[in-house]
Amino acid sequence: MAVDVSELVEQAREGRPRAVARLISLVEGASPQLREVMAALAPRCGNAYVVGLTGSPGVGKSTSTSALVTAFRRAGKRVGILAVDPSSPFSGGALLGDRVRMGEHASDPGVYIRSMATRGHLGGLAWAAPQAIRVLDAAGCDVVLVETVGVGQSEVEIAAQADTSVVLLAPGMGDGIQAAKAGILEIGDVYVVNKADRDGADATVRELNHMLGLGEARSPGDWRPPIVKTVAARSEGIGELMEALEKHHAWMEEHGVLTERRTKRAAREIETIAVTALRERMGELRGRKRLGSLAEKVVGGSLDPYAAADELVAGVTEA
Ligand SMILES: Nc1nc2c(ncn2[C@@H]2O[C@H](COP(=O)(O)OP(=O)(O)OP(=O)(O)O)[C@@H](O)[C@H]2O)c(=O)[nH]1
Ligand SMILES: [Mg+2]
Repeated sequence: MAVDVSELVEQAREGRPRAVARLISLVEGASPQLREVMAALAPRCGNAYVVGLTGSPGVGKSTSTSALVTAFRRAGKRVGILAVDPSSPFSGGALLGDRVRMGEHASDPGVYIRSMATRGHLGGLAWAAPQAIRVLDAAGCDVVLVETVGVGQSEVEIAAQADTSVVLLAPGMGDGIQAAKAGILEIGDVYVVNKADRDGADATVRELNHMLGLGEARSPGDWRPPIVKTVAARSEGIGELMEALEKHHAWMEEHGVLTERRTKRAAREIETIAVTALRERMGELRGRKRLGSLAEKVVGGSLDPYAAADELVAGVTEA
């Protein structure tokens, strides 16, 4: 069913949660009206500060997110929360627990909570998440917190969407070694050792400090990722985490990094949309047996695979 996009965008702008939810559904469902939605949102985007939270399952991402929301709300900011589940094709299911943890914010009109499943989606997470972020941005969120749910290799992908990446660890989870393997030591702008009420928090901080210092040739003025200890469940250390975020934001602005990151992100976004469109088109050609008939020619020896690929590419790009 066709929707009046400009009216929806206007309503979202006024802060109507249902309009925001509706717009994100249009994104998630890859609605044919997506182009119209994005065109209407474009002039209103670019205001939100996007913070990504990643870390192993159960490390305390949702609890920390909720505590951060409280802090940002106290500072008078409007906040969007995007919980992305790259491992599930179903929206909502895996996020029931989060709903409970975010419950205290559910009735706050200055907070939008939205979950999004991206598995099985053409273009996947890299395609869907930035567009959902745009919706929240255009809806007037000053801050968008993006939490990844579940396991996967999407941490790096999520970090690529954020202005600031927060990587969470907890003592006794063997996280240090895992972290090195997963490459998250390269993506963190701020590190959090959560569950500092448990034994081994200081050891985890030391280990992390050591690993972050390895193989490092920083020049003066470079950002050195701070490590913040928190007990998110009791909102302890959240003030320090807020400070670290503010500092990183200020540093990025001062050094032109914010614009640089956003430009890189936009480039990646454009590329993803283009590649997704090409792949879709390629699928159509396959469906119309074009690929099949080319393959037959290659088998028969009348065409080499390179020439066949050229023909296929020509078919993809022709109008
Ligand atoms: N002891 C202790 N427990 C905590 C702390 N922070 C969170 N927890 C608990 O750890 C469990 C997992 O917390 P979540 O916030 O759901 O963790 P998550 O990283 O969002 O988990 P997933 O979304 O499933 O990956 C919950 O039972 C929290 O209450 C903390 O600082 N100390
Ligand atoms: Mg969670």
